[in-house]
Amino acid sequence: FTMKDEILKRFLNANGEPISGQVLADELQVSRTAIWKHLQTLKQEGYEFETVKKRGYKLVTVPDKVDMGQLQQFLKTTRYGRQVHYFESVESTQLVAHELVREGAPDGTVIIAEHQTAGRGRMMREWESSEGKGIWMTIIIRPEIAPHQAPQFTLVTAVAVVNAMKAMFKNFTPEIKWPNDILIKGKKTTGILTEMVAEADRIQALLIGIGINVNQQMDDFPEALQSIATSIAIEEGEPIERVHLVANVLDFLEHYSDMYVKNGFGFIKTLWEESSGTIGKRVKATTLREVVEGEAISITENGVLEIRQANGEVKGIYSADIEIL
Ligand code: BTX
Repeated sequence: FTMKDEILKRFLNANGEPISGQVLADELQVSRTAIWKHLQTLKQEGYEFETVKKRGYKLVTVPDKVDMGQLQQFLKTTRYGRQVHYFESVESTQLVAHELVREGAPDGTVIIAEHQTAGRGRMMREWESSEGKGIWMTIIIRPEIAPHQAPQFTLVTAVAVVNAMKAMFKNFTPEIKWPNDILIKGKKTTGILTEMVAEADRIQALLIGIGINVNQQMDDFPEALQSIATSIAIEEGEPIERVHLVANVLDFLEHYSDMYVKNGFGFIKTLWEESSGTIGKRVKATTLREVVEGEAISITENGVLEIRQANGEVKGIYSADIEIL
C-alpha cells in the first residue's frame, strides 16, 4: 500500500462523508501538505473531492478506471493480483506478460489495460478491446504442472470467470462454450487465451489472457461483432464497476487453481459441466484437419471434448472451433 492508496481507502470507506485533512494527517502521521499533495494526484487520476466547510473533504466522483487502490481492497487472494502492472493503453497484455515472464515475474502477477491496440484471440485472430469498457488482462501463473496439463487451465479459468459472474449478476446466466468462450444467450461476452512458456517436462509459466466485455453498449462494438458479441452491462441492464469483477475473477481463479494443482481435474470437470452450454447439444467442430459433427457428450479428465457422430463413433476433440447447431 502506498500513502496515496491508504488515503483513497479512507475516502472510499467514508461512503461520501467528509474527512478532515487534519485528522487524516494525524492518523497517518504526515503533514497536511503531504495529504493535500496526494489529493492533487488523486484529482489528476479523475477522483473529485468537494470541500465541506469546517469538516474537510468529501469524495464525490470515482473515475471509471480499473482502480488499483480499490482492487487491493477488494481482493481476498494471497498471490493473484498482488502485483499489478496497469496501463492506459498497450498493444496486448499478452505481449507485456511474455516480457515479464522473462524478467521472472512472480506467480499471480497481473497485467491490465484500459485499452489494447492489438488485442488478440487464438490463432492470431483479433480481439476487439475498446477503451475503458472491458476487462483486458493477463495473469501470469506458475503452477507445478506438466506441459500437457496446460489446456486444462483454460477450463479452470472458464469456470472461475463464469462463477465470478454468477456470484455478482442476477439478470442472466452465463454459459461456457468449449473450450474458451463464455456466452450469454448465445453471444460472446468473454474470451480466454492460454499461452505457455515451458521446458520439455516442466511449465515455467502460463499466461492466461482474459477479455471480458463489460460496459459496452451495442453500438460500441464494430458492426461485424454486433450479431455475435454482447456485454455484461447490456445483459444485466446497468453499468458495472469493473474493479469488483476483476477482484472476483482473481479470487475464484486463485482458489480453483490451487485446488486443481492439489486435487486434480475432477472437481473442475464437475463445475465446468454445471455451467456448460455445450454438453448435450448438437455441434460442429472444425479442427485444423477435419470437421466433426454430432452430439457433444462430455469432456474427459483431460479437458478433451467428446462428440458422438451419427454413426455412433465417439471422437475426442483437442482443439477446434465449435459451432452449436
Ligand atoms: P478467439 O480466437 O476464440 O476469438 C476471437 C474471435 O472473437 C474474433 O475472430 C471475433 O470474431 C470475435 N471477437 C473479437 N473481439 C471480440 C469481443 N470483444 N467480444 C466478442 N467477440 C469478439 C478468444 O479468442 C480469446 C480472447 C482473449 C483476449 C484477451 S484480452 C487480454 C489478453 N490480451 C490479448 O491480447 N488477448 C487476451
